[in-house]
This record gives sequence, structure tokens and C-alpha cells, in this order.
Amino acid sequence: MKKTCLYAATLSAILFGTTALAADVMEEEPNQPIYNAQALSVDIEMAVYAVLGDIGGGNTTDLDFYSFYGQADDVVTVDIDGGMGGAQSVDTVIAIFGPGPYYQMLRLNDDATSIDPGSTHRFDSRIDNFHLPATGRYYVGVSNYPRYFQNGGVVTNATRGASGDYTLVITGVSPDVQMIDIEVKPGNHEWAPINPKSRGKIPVAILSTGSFDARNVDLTTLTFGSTGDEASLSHCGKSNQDFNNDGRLDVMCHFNNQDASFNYSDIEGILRGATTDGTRIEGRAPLKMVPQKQQ
Ligand SMILES: [Ca+2]
Ligand SMILES: [Ca+2]
Ligand SMILES: [Ca+2]
Ligand SMILES: [Ca+2]
Repeated sequence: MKKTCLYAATLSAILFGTTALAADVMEEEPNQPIYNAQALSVDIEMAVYAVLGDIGGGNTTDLDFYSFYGQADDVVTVDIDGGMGGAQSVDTVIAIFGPGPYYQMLRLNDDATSIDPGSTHRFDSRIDNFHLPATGRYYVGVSNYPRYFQNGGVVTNATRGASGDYTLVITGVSPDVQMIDIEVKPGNHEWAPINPKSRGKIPVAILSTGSFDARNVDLTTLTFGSTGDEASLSHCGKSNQDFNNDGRLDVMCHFNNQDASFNYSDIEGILRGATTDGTRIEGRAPLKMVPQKQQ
């Protein structure tokens, strides 16, 4: 294992120079069968350093599965680099599968149709521009010739593939966004009235739920307004209160109305940010623009 780590670091340096991808990770066995896939947090691009079987080993029954959460219409590329020509060459086979329990195979590739910068041989597999049909969790399987994937993540010729190391590179996946509950001007019990011309501040309550603790929000990341990307934060409350009486402590933040850039046609306010562990969050609340005064 140690040898693998050292090799991966070296490979990373060769492939990516001094600017290794931020999300690089090592394979974590056991990552098969498919329902034991290693969950990846793919943020636009990431690389996984892995070995089918053992370096120096013979034929293997090892299969490697990974999963990632993608958004509908993401255009994803799944690429093997360094399968041929690494510490031990392996002729890889890859496939993309849909969610369980059926794990329908959506795409399969043995050999790439062209050689990309991370590969020295077409035997390194590559799936280009796979359009995710829906938002959800997808699975990537890595195997070796002649063990071809089938639906459910099983393979043909199960015992005949040779060992070897490879790098799996996944690109094009939108970062995961957790939808959260917010309330603009809490206590209104109806759509919050907003006057786009006002020079005041807009209070927004970030509500905790059973699956989300608002106190984990990195307050410095918050943006709020017409598109959700407005840098309009004024300040957040020092002490947390339970604004919707569900027994959970919420967080109140105040945003500058002018910087939120609302238009008279807007019907919702959008809050975006991230938690302290880096999960992106988004909350939306219906708004009612106060009628524009007739001149
Ligand atoms: Ca493996
Ligand atoms: Ca494995
Ligand atoms: Ca490649
Ligand atoms: Ca191949």
C-alpha cells in the first residue's frame, strides 16, 4: 500500500506538475461490489489513484467502483490515465451505471478512440461527454480486459483480468448543492414584502431542520438577492434563536436591500453559501415586491 501511495504522488506530480487537482484521493478498498462503491465528492474535476488487484500480482478478481452525485444535464467525462505505462500496465475497461438497486449500465468503454494527455496508449479507457439524464447518484466501474461490465455491475470472464495501477479522472460534475429552508422577514406569515428602492436591511432566517444545522453555515460565504450571487451581507445575529418554533436553533442574517439588487419583477429571494465543511447550500423564499409608485 505504501508503495502505491508513493507512486501515486509521483504520478500526480508527473501528470499535473506542481498544481495537483484539489480533490485528488486514493482508492479505498473494498470498493466492490457496486453497492460498496467509494463515494467521491466531485467538484468540477477530480482524480482517484487506484490499483486493480496488486502491483506485481497476476490475474485478479478485483473490481473498483466509485459513485458521484451529479445534476441533470451535467456533461461528464470519465477518463483513465496511466493504465498503460504506470508501475504495472493494465488494459482498463470502464462503465457508467445509473442508481441502485438496478445499476443499469448507461455507457461502456474499453479502449479510447484517441490518446489524451494523461495516456500513452488507446488501451486507457475514456467516456467523453456523457450527458447525465437526471440529477442523482451515478456509479463508475473500473475493470480490465477481457472483463466487460454488464447491468448491475457484474462482469464477464470474471477471473481473467491482469493486475495494474491507473488514475481515474472525472470532470464536468456540478458541485453538490444542499437545498435549505430560509424565511425572509420571519414572522410575516405571508410572502415578505420587498421595496427594491429601500435603503434598509432585509432580515433572513436560515432555518435548521432534521438534516441541516444552520449553525454550521460559514457566514462569510453568504450571498443573497435577486440572483443569489449578490454580495449583500451586512451582519448576522450573534446569538441564535428558534424562529419557527420547531425546537431547533436558527441563524438570522441581515442583508443590504440595495446590494441585493431586487427588481420589481422578482418573485423570490435566493440565498447561497457554504457550510464550514464546504457543502454548497441554496435557499429560496417567495417575495412580494411593493407596487412601484406611479410618478
Ligand atoms: Ca482496486
Ligand atoms: Ca476493488
Ligand atoms: Ca486518458
Ligand atoms: Ca482498454
